Amino acid sequence: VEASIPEPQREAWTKNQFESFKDQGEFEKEVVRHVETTLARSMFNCDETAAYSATALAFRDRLIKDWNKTQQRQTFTDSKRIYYLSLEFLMGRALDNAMLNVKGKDIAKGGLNELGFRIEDIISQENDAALGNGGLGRLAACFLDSMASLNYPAWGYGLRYRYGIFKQEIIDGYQVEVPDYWLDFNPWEFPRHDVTVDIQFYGHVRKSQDENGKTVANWEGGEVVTAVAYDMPIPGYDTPSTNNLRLWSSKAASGEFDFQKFNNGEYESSVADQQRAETISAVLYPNDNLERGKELRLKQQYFWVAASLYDIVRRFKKSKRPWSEFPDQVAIQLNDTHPTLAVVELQRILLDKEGLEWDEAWNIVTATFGYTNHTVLPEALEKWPVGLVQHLLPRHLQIIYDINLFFLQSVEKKFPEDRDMLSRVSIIEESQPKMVRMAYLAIVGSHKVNGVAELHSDLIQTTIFKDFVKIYGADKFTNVTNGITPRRWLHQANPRLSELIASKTGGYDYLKDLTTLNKLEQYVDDKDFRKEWAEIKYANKVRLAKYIKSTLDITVNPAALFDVQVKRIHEYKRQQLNIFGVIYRYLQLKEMSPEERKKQAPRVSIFGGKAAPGYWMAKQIIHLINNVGSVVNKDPDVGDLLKVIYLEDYNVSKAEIIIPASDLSEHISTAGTEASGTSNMKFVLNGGLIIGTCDGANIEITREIGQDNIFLFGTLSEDVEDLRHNHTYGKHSVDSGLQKVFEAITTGKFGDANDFGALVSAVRDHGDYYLVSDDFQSYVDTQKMVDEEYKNQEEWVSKCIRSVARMGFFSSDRCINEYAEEIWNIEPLAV
Ligand code: H53
Repeated sequence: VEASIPEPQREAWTKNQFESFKDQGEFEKEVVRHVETTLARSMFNCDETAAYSATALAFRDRLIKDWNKTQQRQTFTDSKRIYYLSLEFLMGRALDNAMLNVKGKDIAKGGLNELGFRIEDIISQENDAALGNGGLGRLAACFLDSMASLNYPAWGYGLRYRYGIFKQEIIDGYQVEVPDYWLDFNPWEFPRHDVTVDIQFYGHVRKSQDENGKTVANWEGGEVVTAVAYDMPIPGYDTPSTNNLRLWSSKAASGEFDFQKFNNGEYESSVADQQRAETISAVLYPNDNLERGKELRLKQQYFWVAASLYDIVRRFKKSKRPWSEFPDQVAIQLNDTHPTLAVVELQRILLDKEGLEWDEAWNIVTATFGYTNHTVLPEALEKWPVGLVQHLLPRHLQIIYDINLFFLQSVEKKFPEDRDMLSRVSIIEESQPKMVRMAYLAIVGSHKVNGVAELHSDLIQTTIFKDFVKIYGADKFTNVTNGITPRRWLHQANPRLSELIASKTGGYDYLKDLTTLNKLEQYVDDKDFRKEWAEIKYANKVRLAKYIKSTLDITVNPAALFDVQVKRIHEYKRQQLNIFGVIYRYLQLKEMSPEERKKQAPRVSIFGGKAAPGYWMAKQIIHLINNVGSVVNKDPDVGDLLKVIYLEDYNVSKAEIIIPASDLSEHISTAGTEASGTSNMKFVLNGGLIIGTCDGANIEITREIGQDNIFLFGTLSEDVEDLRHNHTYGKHSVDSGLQKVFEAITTGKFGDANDFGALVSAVRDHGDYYLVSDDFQSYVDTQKMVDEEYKNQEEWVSKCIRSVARMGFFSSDRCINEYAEEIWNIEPLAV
């Protein structure tokens, strides 16, 4: 690195390098300096917002040094890089994470204290970076943390949405969406006004001959929008490695055209052009596991993918290597099918811009890409109308047709007998209108396809992608079970538990090798340890109880069992099963004598999560939960025995408060529908038990922690199809307990029965697609077991400790190492 600095200046440059704070005094100095100079305020009117800004800027200065060095090192060693393409990065807050990763939180705490602030208040000033919907986006954020912590040279590429996921308000029991304007002060992003890419849309393709007589395609005309890069530093834990997350923002291309319009006095239309351009990165689509086929969404996808690929290719070309070495330098991971156009775009660049032959280009493309599938739900699988693609990206549609042609030719050769095969696997669905099947395009364009938990990876290979396994062989398909970063989800969210664990496992090294947790197993029967453990859980519950009191003005008893289901609201996740179970519990309590009631275990049922704004049924579920809460919570017969809480606006920073406070969490999707789930891992890692179905990663969690430490119930995935089949042919009678619940709802016990008619009928009259009735009895029985077991606190706490001790497998570090070895063929860079 040094050698790159020209000789005469070298001494002056190195001598005068910026040094960041080393101790509390220097930290305070930096904070005061930022308040007084960067923010142009006096310390006398430094409020918490200003103190947050200055603290963030002080840490940012530190990070930037490591960030620059990391990027320089990666450039000079010319090592292979991994590019993680994701439309969502659900990052949450950055300051706390940055402080912990560079091990500066204690200094900051002391320093802020001396300046008159509490660190918790300062941390909570920050807006969440909520550029994602749920599991998929948060997984991408955990992966960034692991890639940096493990010293992999990695870049994330995404969109810089002006509005992240909406903020949820609950008004009269209904969800109301409020825009999330999060950018007014964001010290964590660096606009790179010099890093821009012009992106083309629409227009037409003209074929011509080049000087060698070769036919070349020219994509001409249409509209041009400029992508501007915004970079965010991603610090690794206890390493100077600091990676880059590059987010693209759209703005009008500053071509002469606009200028002329302006000159001609067409102000309005020149402003309209600008607004249209800015619309592309304006807002995150708020659907999770649902694709709606909107043109603007496709525009977002191409805009982001084209800018990212231009950037990646530009970086590669600086190395002056031959194209054949591209896959040795570049691995690109497709997070779901959202970035699949990248496959087509790289082929286009190699063919049309770089003049490679088809086969040569295609070999490079397929060696570069890997594709992660995150769902089998039909409504979430992306398909785009051919006509729309033709209109927006005419050249890309031609290339898609060629990819499909060559692919189908190879299939026909291999399976000459199987005529149906061709239409089944065609990238173009011959429907009305014709559709481009993005998952198929992603499979054909990648060298590896993975699912995100064992059951899910098995399911994709035996159901939706079965034919592709026949065509390519099983080796192309693999499993990488999801993981979570223990830095945010244990150390940051639950500092006291982290400290206790560190004290017994030989320090904080367990955060770098989570399997070290197994040392806790020897303390399972240690009474003192159990007591400390239980005290921490109780303190976390007290904190949540205070939060509930302050936001909802409802008093909950921290000694009650906290039963939590927080995640996106979706019928397949079955919050309706949970609330029906709560109603059942309530009806039973009402029937009991006061003596009997005294024997019952008190419970607080806590819900949280957003519904997609257009998902009517999910919104009905939210409404029902809230209405049940308003009846139950003020019923004197029930008192502390049952409380029903709906926490507004569930997001990453709230998860950090809620998860450590749970005794029991619910992961109760219909078997075979939840690809993995990742909050299940977070809850167990924080010493909570789970009630769940045999679905997603619940299965591997069970294998790791042992059957006795989890409450499993319900239908198995192999039986789902038959049950659904029976329902459609009338062999379906609603569970008798559930009938009582429906009776209570339909007689208006929880408000206007008409409001919930659809929720009841979905189960009772319309085939019960999610098998709520089939699983109801076993769900209620299992909840009863939970009540019994919770009474024996010693045994319960032992189970929690044992579970945590066995959770090492679920670190996203393990997961990233598997991707690196099996898919990316990439090594960490020595620091
Ligand atoms: O991805 C998570 C999984 C989870 C799955 C989720 C997901 C989305 O959040 C959005 C779209 C999609 O296709 C999948 O539902 O089961 O844990 C990360 O893999």
